[in-house]
Amino acid sequence: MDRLLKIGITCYPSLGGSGVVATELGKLLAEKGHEVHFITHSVPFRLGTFQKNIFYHEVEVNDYYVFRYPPYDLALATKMAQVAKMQKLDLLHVHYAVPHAVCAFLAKQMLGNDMKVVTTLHGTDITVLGQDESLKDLIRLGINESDAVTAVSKDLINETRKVLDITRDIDLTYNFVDKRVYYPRDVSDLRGDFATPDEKILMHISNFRPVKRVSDVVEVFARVSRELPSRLLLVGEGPELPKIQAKIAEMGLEDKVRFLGKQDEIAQVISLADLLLLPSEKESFGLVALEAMACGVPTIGSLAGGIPELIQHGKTGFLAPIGDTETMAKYAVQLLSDDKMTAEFREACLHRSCKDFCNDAITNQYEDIYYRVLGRQ
Ligand code: GMT
Repeated sequence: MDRLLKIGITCYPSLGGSGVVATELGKLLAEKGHEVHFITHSVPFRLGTFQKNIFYHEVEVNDYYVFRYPPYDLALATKMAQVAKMQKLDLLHVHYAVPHAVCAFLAKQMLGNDMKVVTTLHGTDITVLGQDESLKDLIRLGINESDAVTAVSKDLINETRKVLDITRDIDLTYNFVDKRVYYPRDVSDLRGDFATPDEKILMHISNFRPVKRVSDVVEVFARVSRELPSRLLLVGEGPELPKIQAKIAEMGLEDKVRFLGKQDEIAQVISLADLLLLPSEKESFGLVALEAMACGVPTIGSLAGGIPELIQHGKTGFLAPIGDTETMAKYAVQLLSDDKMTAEFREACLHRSCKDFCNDAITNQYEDIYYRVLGRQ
């Protein structure tokens, strides 16, 4: 039986957890000897330098003059079919139901052969787009026509069933971190640029969309900074950034908060922190909390979506109701002012990230799903 596969991967290649997971998975599969073909509109941002077994196929959209809106989805479906035919792909693994699962379905129709489609759901495709009546039927089609569907948390599986009335099997495949990249980095020479030795560093990393509730981050920090010498580092950019900057100025916190913008070396950046804040309204998984966990940094998160599947309350972080900044701040002060508790949480974070969310185990899980749909178990 041929264990080495030819796999096409489509994801949103720009910043975002789903793009990170798809790209890292592709790299790990390539390391195991599989041939991986990324089919995306631009090079996935974490792809890095040339690597054996990895290929990139750019989706180019035809701007023909009768098109009022250039049809990206059709260009993607066509490219998927072309690459699948030319490279003799065994399967397409698409991340996000819309449009990717639907494009893969179209590609399969074009090919008229037995190529398989595996779809991974990441969250927003269900929790936001799935609520849109004009898209529901399309998302359901993409999911039901896939040969296997995976989701990144139990909560997302339940949401998919509830929101879209889906009854088919959905595999649970938690997100993962590459332990060779995500480990506590020695940043002692950098730390002094951001805080004095007696100050604690709180951090938030996101795309600054309303769903992340970054203003709660500021409120938690304001409370913490009244109790403990501390600094807040905000990493990332997005639509809420101007509002957040204004709020920080209004609250007189400008001297204690630094904006680091978009950063690539996340393991290095997170290692600067004593605590990560993730007070999201909705989060199917919360990859950044796992990245922090693997670097030994606990998270205070909201009781939203899949966050409680990731953060163990009182062990690797704390959980509080969405919007309850008072409780979040109380936990932050409790943890940051207790060196023994901080050391225990750090150990628990390192242990759990290795044990439950390590790259090897989750890559094997995806491989098993591929072999299953191909009938090669
Ligand atoms: O909302 C984001 O932060 C971006 C989005 C994405 O496309 O990456 O994140 C979703 O997928 C991530 C990877 O599986 C999850 O870690 C995030 O929790 C999920 N975001 C939401 O559910 C809001």
